[in-house]
Amino acid sequence: MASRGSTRANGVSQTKICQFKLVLLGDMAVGKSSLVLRFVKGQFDEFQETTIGAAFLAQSVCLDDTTVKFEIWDTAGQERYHSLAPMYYRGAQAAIVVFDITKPETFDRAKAWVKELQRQASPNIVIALAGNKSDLSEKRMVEFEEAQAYAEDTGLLFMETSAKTAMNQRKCPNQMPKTQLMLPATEV
Ligand SMILES: Nc1nc2c(ncn2[C@@H]2O[C@H](COP(=O)(O)OP(=O)(O)OP(=O)(O)O)[C@@H](O)[C@H]2O)c(=O)[nH]1
Ligand SMILES: [Mg+2]
Repeated sequence: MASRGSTRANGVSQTKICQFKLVLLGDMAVGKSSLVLRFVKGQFDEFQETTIGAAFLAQSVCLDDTTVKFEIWDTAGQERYHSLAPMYYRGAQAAIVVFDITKPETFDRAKAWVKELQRQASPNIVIALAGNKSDLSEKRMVEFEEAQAYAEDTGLLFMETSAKTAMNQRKCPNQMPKTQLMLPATEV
């Protein structure tokens, strides 16, 4: 992670600034763009349009004494854009692989993304798995415990999220630089 900070003559350290490249991957319509929109603008759109190619958004967040400048690549889930994905995950410090808890096939697709990242992305990449649309629990088809067990076996961070209700939408991106920067893993 690119970082800079300084210490004044009196020994008091100033805020460090880190750039943090984050990529979102996952099947179409699982809610990648909605999670990013919630994280960056605090909004949710029931009629969020499908992403073409990829979208870039930036967001700065203060975590302890560090300002983290997130550079977020929101990729398109449609299969025809799959071959573009390496352009976005190459050099990324972190990836959030998203699935929809009401669609088991999107969990299978998420596992395939994790395999691809573990084979081809930077060996230090931090990967999180997000089971999105947790507000639709009555339509749930992927059990929390199943996804959690897979994440534990595979060495991923895991959480369920809802871009609609904003549940855990900050926790996931904010936890990732903490993991890389070895900052204390406090509630975010
Ligand atoms: N109920 C509910 N709906 C959601 C949630 N997140 C996204 N949606 C809806 O799911 C649909 C797809 O969301 P997008 O954010 O466009 O999904 P995406 O993964 O970016 O899709 P692609 O760009 O096609 O890959 C939209 O109608 C959203 O409003 C959520 O947490 N809960
Ligand atoms: Mg999208």
